[in-house]
Amino acid sequence: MGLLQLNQQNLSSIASRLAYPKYDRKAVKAGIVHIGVGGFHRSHQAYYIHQLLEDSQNSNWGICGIGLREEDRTIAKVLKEQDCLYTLITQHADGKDICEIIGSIVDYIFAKETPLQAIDRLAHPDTKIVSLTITEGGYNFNPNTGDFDFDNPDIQHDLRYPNEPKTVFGFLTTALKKRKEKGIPAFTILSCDNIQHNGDVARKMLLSFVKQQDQTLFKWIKHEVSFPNSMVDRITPVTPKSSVALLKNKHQLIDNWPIVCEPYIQWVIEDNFSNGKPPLEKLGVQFVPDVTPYEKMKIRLLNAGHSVLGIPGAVHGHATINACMEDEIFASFMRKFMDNEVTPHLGKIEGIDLADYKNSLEKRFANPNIKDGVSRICSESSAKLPKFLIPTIQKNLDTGGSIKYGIFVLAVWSYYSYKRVDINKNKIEIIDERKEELHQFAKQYEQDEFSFLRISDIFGNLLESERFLNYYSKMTETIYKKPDIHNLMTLIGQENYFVE
Ligand code: CS2
Repeated sequence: MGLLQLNQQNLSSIASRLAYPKYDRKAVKAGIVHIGVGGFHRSHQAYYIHQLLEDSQNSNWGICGIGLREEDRTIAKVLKEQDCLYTLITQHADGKDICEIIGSIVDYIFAKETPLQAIDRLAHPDTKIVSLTITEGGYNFNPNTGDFDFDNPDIQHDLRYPNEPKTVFGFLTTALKKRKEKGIPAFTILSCDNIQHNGDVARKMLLSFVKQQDQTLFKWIKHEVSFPNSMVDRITPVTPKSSVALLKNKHQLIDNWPIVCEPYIQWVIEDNFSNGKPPLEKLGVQFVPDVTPYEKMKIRLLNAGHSVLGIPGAVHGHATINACMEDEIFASFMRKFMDNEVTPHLGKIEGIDLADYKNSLEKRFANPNIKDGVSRICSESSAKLPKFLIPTIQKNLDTGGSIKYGIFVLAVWSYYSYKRVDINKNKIEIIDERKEELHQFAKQYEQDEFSFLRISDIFGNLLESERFLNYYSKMTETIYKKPDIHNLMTLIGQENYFVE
């Protein structure tokens, strides 16, 4: 058995080695165009669709991927070489790895190089849904005011040159305009990013952009395009090099970008589609009238829980989330954050037992076979924390609830942004579009202990709360003296830490 490159032609030979798509991929039409084909899309939505395509009745629901950014060049190249096939490796806690070849992405357009091809595909009558994973930062809004950021030079460019767009807003607008002109029904825009009310946000941002460009189109989009909110979930670490090696050594397969993920998968979608939807309910996807409670629960417990472990974990010197969970002090701190600061504001959620949900999160985070790097979790914290964590702190300030666990994360984040080293003086590689700005503000600490909090679009009005500042001041004072994360976590966990 020789080494085989993963591609369509080799699929039948690979079939004896691994699970593979049994459907006729050539007969699959791309009813979904997905913008932002990253690891998460490939472990989650593309996996659901892959299962759906096993039934030939669903062959109108394949996926065409689109990459808008320079960073998408590599995935464009890999997918082209592999006829858009890739291996999904599901990593179980007991060490078992399940490998399957996924075939639901049937085409990929690198729009950076061929924008017109991408526009035509978006405008094609076969395209019924345009789904997005463009990250929390991709929606181009000011996190504090929630308003669309017209100062972004790429947005200015797109307003001026609608036929050579660079941003998602430019592409969607031009494609929708074509559809309107040709009498083709509008597509649904389905956001799959970790933002509460992601569909409403996508709608607000797109409409703000279109309004500047074309009033008639604005009205048409407002009435014709639906933007369902959705809650998506599957932990998908950055693919380690060892996965490429595993496929090569164990299965004699060359796949230059496989995806690894946990076994857990969930998708809850608001049932609001303007141009039809795939029968995903057959695979356990929940179509519900209101996603709000589910998305709030997931973002404030799972995503915030990740940051509560990840940022202090980076400073303490833990490399992965499972290493944080093996550390009793971290695990108990995170649970107290979830129980004392988040849970009181979640209310009752239909069909969910919150204690079970939190227990399952602990198990998922602790999966030793996943090795989700804290660097991934800490990446783009400037876009994540205003969505994941700060709303919880704000709510507790309003209600007089506990705030100390959440504030600790912000205090450590200031130290992390300023010093950029862990407690052993090892350099921390920060991945954040705003890392220089974060550093500039944080490093004023000696002159102004609240300097970091003055990035107003991130921290909002936290500076106005004396109660908040008292905690923050006490915590940063301790950390900057000696960043002993364990000690401070233990102190904060005690009932009598800082009597107000
Ligand atoms: C993570 C998410 O990026 C993060 O900080 O919390 O990517 C998380 O793993 C996914 O949302 C899980 O569904």
